Amino acid sequence: GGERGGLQLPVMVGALAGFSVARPGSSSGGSEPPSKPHLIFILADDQGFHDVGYHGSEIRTPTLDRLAAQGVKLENYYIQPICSPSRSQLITGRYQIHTGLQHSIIRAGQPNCIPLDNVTLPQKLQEAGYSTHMVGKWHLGFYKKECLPTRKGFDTFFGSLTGSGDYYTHDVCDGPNACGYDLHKGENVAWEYRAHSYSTFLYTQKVEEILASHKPKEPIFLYIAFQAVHTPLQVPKNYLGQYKSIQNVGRRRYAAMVTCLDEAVNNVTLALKKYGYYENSIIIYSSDNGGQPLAGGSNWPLRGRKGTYWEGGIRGIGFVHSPLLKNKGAVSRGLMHITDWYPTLVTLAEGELEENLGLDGYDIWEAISEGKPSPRTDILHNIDPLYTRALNIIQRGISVFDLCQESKTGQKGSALIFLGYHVQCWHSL
Ligand SMILES: [Ca+2]
Repeated sequence: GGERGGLQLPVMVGALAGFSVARPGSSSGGSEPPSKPHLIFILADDQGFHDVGYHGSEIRTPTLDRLAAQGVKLENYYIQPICSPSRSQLITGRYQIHTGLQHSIIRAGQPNCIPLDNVTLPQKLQEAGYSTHMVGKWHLGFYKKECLPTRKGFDTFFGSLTGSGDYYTHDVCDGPNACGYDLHKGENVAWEYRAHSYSTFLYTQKVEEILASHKPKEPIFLYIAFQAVHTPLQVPKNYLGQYKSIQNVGRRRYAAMVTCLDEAVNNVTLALKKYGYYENSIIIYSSDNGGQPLAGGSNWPLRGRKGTYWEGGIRGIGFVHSPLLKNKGAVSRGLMHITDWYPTLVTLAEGELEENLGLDGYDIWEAISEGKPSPRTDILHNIDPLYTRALNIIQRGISVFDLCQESKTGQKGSALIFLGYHVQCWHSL
Protein backbone atom coordinates (compact mmCIF):
# COMPACT_ATOMS: atom_id res chain seq x y z
CA GLY A 1 0.00 0.00 0.00
CA GLY A 2 3.01 2.31 0.22
CA GLU A 3 2.67 3.46 -3.37
CA ARG A 4 -0.63 5.09 -2.46
CA GLY A 5 1.10 6.95 0.33
CA GLY A 6 3.33 8.56 -2.24
CA LEU A 7 0.39 9.71 -4.31
CA GLN A 8 -1.16 11.42 -1.33
CA LEU A 9 1.96 13.37 -0.50
CA PRO A 10 2.82 15.64 -3.41
CA VAL A 11 4.95 17.92 -1.24
CA MET A 12 7.07 15.04 0.03
CA VAL A 13 7.34 13.07 -3.18
CA GLY A 14 10.87 14.24 -3.82
CA ALA A 15 12.05 12.96 -0.47
CA LEU A 16 10.24 9.65 -0.70
CA ALA A 17 12.17 6.62 -1.73
CA GLY A 18 9.81 3.72 -2.11
CA PHE A 19 8.13 3.14 1.23
CA SER A 20 10.57 5.19 3.26
CA VAL A 21 9.30 8.50 4.43
CA ALA A 22 11.11 11.29 6.20
CA ARG A 23 11.18 11.37 9.97
CA PRO A 24 9.13 14.36 11.09
CA GLY A 25 11.41 17.30 11.68
CA SER A 26 14.43 15.72 10.06
CA SER A 27 16.11 17.34 7.12
CA SER A 28 16.51 15.84 3.68
CA GLY A 29 19.73 14.35 2.41
CA GLY A 30 21.36 10.96 2.80
CA SER A 31 19.27 7.86 3.33
CA GLU A 32 16.23 8.93 5.27
CA PRO A 33 15.22 6.69 8.14
CA PRO A 34 11.61 5.56 7.98
CA SER A 35 8.98 7.55 9.80
CA LYS A 36 8.24 6.58 13.35
CA PRO A 37 5.94 3.56 13.26
CA HIS A 38 2.19 3.92 13.31
CA LEU A 39 0.87 2.34 16.49
CA ILE A 40 -2.49 0.61 16.21
CA PHE A 41 -3.80 -0.81 19.47
CA ILE A 42 -6.96 -2.91 19.24
CA LEU A 43 -8.61 -3.85 22.52
CA ALA A 44 -11.42 -6.40 22.56
CA ASP A 45 -13.90 -6.36 25.43
CA ASP A 46 -14.53 -9.58 27.36
CA GLN A 47 -13.11 -11.94 24.75
CA GLY A 48 -12.23 -15.17 26.51
CA PHE A 49 -9.00 -17.13 26.17
CA HIS A 50 -10.82 -19.86 24.22
CA ASP A 51 -12.68 -17.38 22.01
CA VAL A 52 -10.14 -17.07 19.24
CA GLY A 53 -9.63 -19.64 16.50
CA TYR A 54 -5.94 -20.22 17.16
CA HIS A 55 -6.68 -21.29 20.72
CA GLY A 56 -8.79 -24.12 19.34
CA SER A 57 -12.14 -22.37 19.55
CA GLU A 58 -15.23 -23.37 17.59
CA ILE A 59 -15.59 -19.64 16.91
CA ARG A 60 -14.27 -18.56 13.52
CA THR A 61 -11.72 -15.76 13.62
CA PRO A 62 -9.85 -16.07 10.32
CA THR A 63 -8.45 -12.53 10.51
CA LEU A 64 -7.12 -12.82 14.03
CA ASP A 65 -5.69 -16.27 13.23
CA ARG A 66 -3.91 -14.96 10.14
CA LEU A 67 -2.59 -11.73 11.70
CA ALA A 68 -1.33 -13.63 14.74
CA ALA A 69 0.20 -16.42 12.65
CA GLN A 70 2.13 -13.86 10.58
CA GLY A 71 3.14 -11.94 13.69
CA VAL A 72 4.04 -12.93 17.24
CA LYS A 73 1.53 -14.64 19.54
CA LEU A 74 1.90 -13.68 23.18
CA GLU A 75 1.15 -16.85 25.10
CA ASN A 76 2.17 -15.74 28.56
CA TYR A 77 0.36 -12.42 28.55
CA TYR A 78 -1.63 -11.07 31.49
CA ILE A 79 -4.33 -8.47 31.88
CA GLN A 80 -6.73 -7.53 34.66
CA PRO A 81 -9.95 -9.42 35.41
CA ILE A 82 -12.27 -6.49 34.62
CA CYS A 83 -12.58 -3.44 32.38
CA SER A 84 -11.50 -0.25 34.15
CA PRO A 85 -8.41 -1.70 35.89
CA SER A 86 -7.10 -3.19 32.62
CA ARG A 87 -7.75 0.00 30.68
CA SER A 88 -6.17 2.10 33.42
CA GLN A 89 -3.03 -0.03 33.28
CA LEU A 90 -2.80 0.31 29.53
CA ILE A 91 -3.24 4.08 29.64
CA THR A 92 -1.03 4.80 32.69
CA GLY A 93 1.53 1.97 32.53
CA ARG A 94 1.00 1.52 36.25
CA TYR A 95 -0.47 -1.08 38.57
CA GLN A 96 -3.79 0.10 39.91
CA ILE A 97 -2.44 0.24 43.48
CA HIS A 98 -0.93 3.50 42.22
CA THR A 99 -4.07 4.88 40.67
CA GLY A 100 -6.78 3.95 43.18
CA LEU A 101 -8.55 1.72 40.69
CA GLN A 102 -7.87 -1.61 42.37
CA HIS A 103 -11.46 -2.26 43.24
CA SER A 104 -14.05 -2.88 40.58
CA ILE A 105 -14.94 -0.75 37.59
CA ILE A 106 -15.77 2.94 37.54
CA ARG A 107 -19.56 3.10 37.71
CA ALA A 108 -21.52 5.70 35.78
CA GLY A 109 -22.51 7.57 38.92
CA GLN A 110 -19.13 7.41 40.57
CA PRO A 111 -17.02 10.57 40.84
CA ASN A 112 -13.78 8.86 39.93
CA CYS A 113 -11.35 8.62 37.04
CA ILE A 114 -7.68 7.96 36.41
CA PRO A 115 -5.70 10.38 38.58
CA LEU A 116 -5.45 13.74 36.84
CA ASP A 117 -1.71 14.06 37.49
CA ASN A 118 -0.90 10.79 35.71
CA VAL A 119 0.82 11.34 32.40
CA THR A 120 -0.92 9.00 30.02
CA LEU A 121 0.39 6.89 27.15
CA PRO A 122 -1.31 9.05 24.51
CA GLN A 123 0.09 12.20 26.15
CA LYS A 124 3.60 10.79 25.87
CA LEU A 125 2.95 9.89 22.25
CA GLN A 126 1.66 13.40 21.57
CA GLU A 127 4.92 14.73 23.01
CA ALA A 128 6.77 12.42 20.62
CA GLY A 129 5.00 13.98 17.66
CA TYR A 130 2.17 11.53 17.22
CA SER A 131 -1.36 12.30 16.19
CA THR A 132 -3.51 10.40 18.70
CA HIS A 133 -7.01 9.09 18.17
CA MET A 134 -9.35 6.96 20.19
CA VAL A 135 -12.41 5.13 18.92
CA GLY A 136 -14.49 3.01 21.27
CA LYS A 137 -15.01 2.39 24.95
CA TRP A 138 -13.25 4.62 27.48
CA HIS A 139 -14.54 3.46 30.86
CA LEU A 140 -11.94 5.46 32.78
CA GLY A 141 -14.28 8.02 34.28
CA PHE A 142 -16.00 11.14 33.04
CA TYR A 143 -17.34 12.97 36.09
CA LYS A 144 -15.52 16.10 35.06
CA LYS A 145 -14.05 17.29 31.79
CA GLU A 146 -10.46 16.79 32.94
CA CYS A 147 -11.16 13.04 32.94
CA LEU A 148 -12.23 12.82 29.30
CA PRO A 149 -10.12 11.12 26.63
CA THR A 150 -9.63 14.47 24.88
CA ARG A 151 -8.06 15.84 28.09
CA LYS A 152 -5.99 12.73 28.68
CA GLY A 153 -3.98 12.74 25.50
CA PHE A 154 -6.27 12.00 22.58
CA ASP A 155 -6.56 14.55 19.77
CA THR A 156 -9.91 13.03 18.88
CA PHE A 157 -12.36 10.68 20.55
CA PHE A 158 -15.41 8.90 19.25
CA GLY A 159 -17.09 6.33 21.43
CA SER A 160 -18.69 5.58 24.78
CA LEU A 161 -17.62 6.77 28.20
CA THR A 162 -19.13 3.85 30.14
CA GLY A 163 -19.43 0.16 29.30
CA SER A 164 -22.15 -2.28 28.27
CA GLY A 165 -24.57 -0.03 26.40
CA ASP A 166 -26.95 -1.12 23.68
CA TYR A 167 -24.98 -1.79 20.49
CA TYR A 168 -27.58 -0.05 18.31
CA THR A 169 -29.24 2.68 20.38
CA HIS A 170 -26.16 3.39 22.52
CA ASP A 171 -28.40 3.74 25.57
CA VAL A 172 -26.98 2.47 28.82
CA CYS A 173 -28.29 2.03 32.36
CA ASP A 174 -26.05 1.59 35.36
CA GLY A 175 -28.74 1.44 38.01
CA PRO A 176 -32.23 2.99 37.94
CA ASN A 177 -31.10 6.61 38.19
CA ALA A 178 -28.06 6.33 35.96
CA CYS A 179 -29.46 5.89 32.47
CA GLY A 180 -28.47 7.80 29.41
CA TYR A 181 -27.32 7.93 25.84
CA ASP A 182 -23.62 7.20 25.69
CA LEU A 183 -22.06 7.97 22.36
CA HIS A 184 -19.70 10.90 22.24
CA LYS A 185 -17.67 12.75 19.71
CA GLY A 186 -14.91 14.75 21.32
CA GLU A 187 -16.52 16.29 24.36
CA ASN A 188 -20.02 16.43 22.90
CA VAL A 189 -22.89 13.98 22.79
CA ALA A 190 -23.10 12.45 19.33
CA TRP A 191 -26.89 12.49 19.09
CA GLU A 192 -26.81 12.11 15.33
CA TYR A 193 -25.80 8.44 15.67
CA ARG A 194 -28.77 7.40 17.76
CA ALA A 195 -29.93 4.01 16.44
CA HIS A 196 -27.63 4.65 13.54
CA SER A 197 -25.43 1.61 13.43
CA TYR A 198 -24.15 -1.45 15.23
CA SER A 199 -21.16 -0.21 17.21
CA THR A 200 -18.68 -2.70 15.70
CA PHE A 201 -19.51 -1.31 12.25
CA LEU A 202 -19.71 2.29 13.42
CA TYR A 203 -16.32 2.20 15.13
CA THR A 204 -14.70 0.60 12.10
CA GLN A 205 -16.17 3.32 9.90
CA LYS A 206 -14.75 5.99 12.23
CA VAL A 207 -11.30 4.36 12.08
CA GLU A 208 -11.48 4.38 8.28
CA GLU A 209 -12.41 8.07 8.33
CA ILE A 210 -9.43 8.89 10.55
CA LEU A 211 -7.03 6.97 8.33
CA ALA A 212 -8.46 8.57 5.18
CA SER A 213 -8.10 12.10 6.55
CA HIS A 214 -4.67 11.67 8.12
CA LYS A 215 -1.30 11.81 6.34
CA PRO A 216 0.50 8.46 6.41
CA LYS A 217 3.89 10.20 6.53
CA GLU A 218 3.02 11.49 10.01
CA PRO A 219 2.99 8.99 12.86
CA ILE A 220 -0.39 8.09 14.28
CA PHE A 221 -1.50 6.34 17.44
CA LEU A 222 -4.88 4.73 17.07
CA TYR A 223 -6.53 3.19 20.11
CA ILE A 224 -9.50 1.13 18.98
CA ALA A 225 -11.43 -0.18 21.96
CA PHE A 226 -14.28 -2.16 20.47
CA GLN A 227 -17.43 -2.57 22.53
CA ALA A 228 -17.59 -6.14 21.25
CA VAL A 229 -17.91 -8.74 22.65
CA HIS A 230 -19.25 -7.48 25.97
CA THR A 231 -22.89 -7.95 26.92
CA PRO A 232 -25.59 -7.26 25.77
CA LEU A 233 -25.27 -10.10 23.28
CA GLN A 234 -26.42 -8.27 20.17
CA VAL A 235 -25.35 -9.07 16.65
CA PRO A 236 -26.71 -8.53 13.13
CA LYS A 237 -28.72 -11.60 12.10
CA ASN A 238 -26.55 -12.50 9.13
CA TYR A 239 -23.68 -13.47 11.42
CA LEU A 240 -25.78 -16.02 13.31
CA GLY A 241 -26.48 -18.53 10.53
CA GLN A 242 -23.03 -20.08 10.60
CA TYR A 243 -23.42 -20.96 14.28
CA LYS A 244 -26.76 -22.80 14.14
CA SER A 245 -25.01 -25.87 15.51
CA ILE A 246 -24.22 -24.16 18.82
CA GLN A 247 -27.09 -25.12 21.14
CA ASN A 248 -26.51 -22.52 23.84
CA VAL A 249 -28.23 -19.35 22.63
CA GLY A 250 -25.86 -17.04 24.49
CA ARG A 251 -22.81 -18.84 23.13
CA ARG A 252 -24.28 -18.76 19.62
CA ARG A 253 -24.83 -15.00 19.70
CA TYR A 254 -21.48 -14.42 21.32
CA ALA A 255 -19.74 -16.50 18.64
CA ALA A 256 -21.42 -14.43 15.94
CA MET A 257 -20.30 -11.23 17.69
CA VAL A 258 -16.70 -12.46 17.80
CA THR A 259 -16.78 -13.30 14.09
CA CYS A 260 -18.21 -9.84 13.36
CA LEU A 261 -15.40 -8.33 15.42
CA ASP A 262 -12.91 -10.40 13.47
CA GLU A 263 -14.30 -8.99 10.23
CA ALA A 264 -13.97 -5.47 11.68
CA VAL A 265 -10.30 -6.08 12.43
CA ASN A 266 -9.86 -7.23 8.85
CA ASN A 267 -11.47 -4.01 7.65
CA VAL A 268 -9.10 -1.98 9.84
CA THR A 269 -6.10 -3.70 8.30
CA LEU A 270 -7.52 -3.21 4.81
CA ALA A 271 -7.89 0.51 5.55
CA LEU A 272 -4.31 0.65 6.82
CA LYS A 273 -3.21 -0.81 3.48
CA LYS A 274 -5.56 1.28 1.35
CA TYR A 275 -4.40 4.57 2.81
CA GLY A 276 -0.69 3.77 2.93
CA TYR A 277 0.00 3.07 6.61
CA TYR A 278 0.36 -0.68 6.77
CA GLU A 279 4.04 -1.14 5.88
CA ASN A 280 5.05 1.11 8.75
CA SER A 281 2.42 -0.04 11.26
CA ILE A 282 2.60 -2.05 14.44
CA ILE A 283 -0.75 -3.65 15.18
CA ILE A 284 -1.28 -4.88 18.73
CA TYR A 285 -4.31 -6.96 19.60
CA SER A 286 -5.35 -7.59 23.21
CA SER A 287 -8.34 -8.70 25.21
CA ASP A 288 -9.13 -6.63 28.32
CA ASN A 289 -10.14 -9.42 30.71
CA GLY A 290 -11.20 -13.02 30.73
CA GLY A 291 -14.40 -14.24 29.15
CA GLN A 292 -17.70 -14.45 31.01
CA PRO A 293 -19.19 -17.96 30.59
CA LEU A 294 -22.54 -16.65 31.88
CA ALA A 295 -22.63 -14.43 28.80
CA GLY A 296 -21.27 -16.68 26.08
CA GLY A 297 -17.54 -16.51 26.75
CA SER A 298 -15.12 -19.36 27.35
CA ASN A 299 -11.65 -19.52 28.86
CA TRP A 300 -11.12 -23.24 28.45
CA PRO A 301 -8.83 -24.87 29.52
CA LEU A 302 -8.15 -22.17 32.08
CA ARG A 303 -9.97 -22.06 35.38
CA GLY A 304 -12.07 -19.06 36.33
CA ARG A 305 -13.70 -16.25 34.44
CA LYS A 306 -14.01 -12.50 34.13
CA GLY A 307 -13.87 -10.90 37.55
CA THR A 308 -11.67 -13.58 39.11
CA TYR A 309 -7.94 -13.80 39.61
CA TRP A 310 -7.83 -17.37 38.35
CA GLU A 311 -5.99 -17.77 35.07
CA GLY A 312 -9.28 -17.60 33.17
CA GLY A 313 -9.83 -14.09 34.44
CA ILE A 314 -6.41 -12.63 33.77
CA ARG A 315 -4.68 -14.56 30.98
CA GLY A 316 -5.20 -12.45 27.91
CA ILE A 317 -5.35 -13.02 24.21
CA GLY A 318 -2.50 -11.01 22.76
CA PHE A 319 -0.52 -10.78 19.57
CA VAL A 320 1.53 -8.30 17.59
CA HIS A 321 1.35 -8.10 13.82
CA SER A 322 3.71 -5.87 11.89
CA PRO A 323 5.92 -5.81 8.82
CA LEU A 324 8.49 -4.25 11.19
CA LEU A 325 8.84 -7.38 13.35
CA LYS A 326 12.20 -9.10 12.99
CA ASN A 327 10.80 -12.52 13.95
CA LYS A 328 7.54 -13.27 12.22
CA GLY A 329 5.42 -16.33 12.72
CA ALA A 330 6.67 -16.75 16.26
CA VAL A 331 5.14 -17.62 19.61
CA SER A 332 6.40 -15.79 22.67
CA ARG A 333 6.33 -17.51 26.06
CA GLY A 334 7.90 -14.50 27.75
CA LEU A 335 6.02 -13.10 30.72
CA MET A 336 4.20 -9.95 29.63
CA HIS A 337 1.60 -7.67 31.11
CA ILE A 338 -0.74 -4.98 29.89
CA THR A 339 1.30 -2.27 31.72
CA ASP A 340 4.20 -3.13 29.42
CA TRP A 341 2.64 -1.45 26.40
CA TYR A 342 3.21 2.04 27.79
CA PRO A 343 7.04 1.96 27.93
CA THR A 344 7.17 -0.28 24.84
CA LEU A 345 5.14 2.08 22.68
CA VAL A 346 6.76 5.26 23.99
CA THR A 347 10.19 3.76 23.25
CA LEU A 348 9.09 2.75 19.75
CA ALA A 349 7.90 6.33 19.32
CA GLU A 350 11.31 7.62 20.47
CA GLY A 351 9.60 9.45 23.31
CA GLU A 352 10.94 10.26 26.75
CA LEU A 353 10.38 7.99 29.76
CA GLU A 354 11.14 10.05 32.83
CA GLU A 355 11.72 8.16 36.06
CA ASN A 356 9.05 10.09 37.91
CA LEU A 357 6.37 8.50 35.73
CA GLY A 358 6.50 5.62 38.24
CA LEU A 359 5.88 3.03 35.56
CA ASP A 360 5.38 -0.63 36.40
CA GLY A 361 5.75 -1.82 32.82
CA TYR A 362 8.79 -2.96 30.87
CA ASP A 363 9.84 -2.35 27.30
CA ILE A 364 9.08 -5.75 25.78
CA TRP A 365 9.72 -4.91 22.12
CA GLU A 366 12.94 -6.92 21.76
CA ALA A 367 11.30 -9.84 23.53
CA ILE A 368 8.49 -9.71 20.98
CA SER A 369 10.34 -8.75 17.84
CA GLU A 370 13.59 -10.65 18.36
CA GLY A 371 12.60 -13.40 20.75
CA LYS A 372 14.90 -12.14 23.50
CA PRO A 373 14.01 -12.98 27.12
CA SER A 374 11.28 -10.81 28.57
CA PRO A 375 12.63 -8.32 31.11
CA ARG A 376 9.62 -9.05 33.29
CA THR A 377 9.95 -11.70 35.99
CA ASP A 378 6.84 -11.03 38.07
CA ILE A 379 3.46 -9.32 38.05
CA LEU A 380 1.61 -7.66 40.88
CA HIS A 381 -1.96 -8.57 39.96
CA ASN A 382 -3.56 -6.51 42.71
CA ILE A 383 -3.66 -5.40 46.31
CA ASP A 384 -7.17 -4.40 47.30
CA PRO A 385 -7.39 -2.88 50.78
CA LEU A 386 -11.16 -2.72 50.58
CA TYR A 387 -11.55 -6.39 51.39
CA THR A 388 -9.56 -6.05 54.60
CA ARG A 389 -11.45 -2.95 55.62
CA ALA A 390 -14.76 -4.52 54.76
CA LEU A 391 -13.96 -7.56 56.86
CA ASN A 392 -13.27 -5.33 59.85
CA ILE A 393 -16.54 -3.55 59.33
CA ILE A 394 -18.46 -6.81 59.17
CA GLN A 395 -16.80 -8.03 62.36
CA ARG A 396 -18.10 -4.88 64.04
CA GLY A 397 -21.60 -5.73 62.88
CA ILE A 398 -21.99 -3.24 60.07
CA SER A 399 -21.76 -4.31 56.49
CA VAL A 400 -20.68 -2.17 53.60
CA PHE A 401 -24.10 -2.88 52.15
CA ASP A 402 -25.72 -1.12 55.14
CA LEU A 403 -23.44 1.84 54.67
CA CYS A 404 -24.49 2.00 51.04
CA GLN A 405 -28.13 2.10 52.05
CA GLU A 406 -27.39 4.95 54.41
CA SER A 407 -25.24 6.83 51.95
CA LYS A 408 -26.30 10.16 50.56
CA THR A 409 -27.85 8.82 47.41
CA GLY A 410 -29.14 5.56 48.80
CA GLN A 411 -29.02 4.11 45.30
CA LYS A 412 -27.92 0.60 44.60
CA GLY A 413 -24.62 0.62 42.84
CA SER A 414 -23.73 4.04 44.12
CA ALA A 415 -20.37 4.76 45.61
CA LEU A 416 -19.42 6.35 48.84
CA ILE A 417 -16.19 7.49 50.33
CA PHE A 418 -15.35 5.54 53.41
CA LEU A 419 -12.11 5.55 55.35
CA GLY A 420 -10.49 7.29 52.45
CA TYR A 421 -11.49 4.69 49.88
CA HIS A 422 -14.10 4.71 47.22
CA VAL A 423 -16.23 1.79 48.24
CA GLN A 424 -18.66 -0.03 46.02
CA CYS A 425 -21.69 -1.64 47.51
CA TRP A 426 -21.32 -5.37 47.86
CA HIS A 427 -24.35 -6.19 45.78
CA SER A 428 -22.87 -4.41 42.81
CA LEU A 429 -19.71 -6.48 42.75
CA1 LIG B 1 -14.09 -6.03 29.74
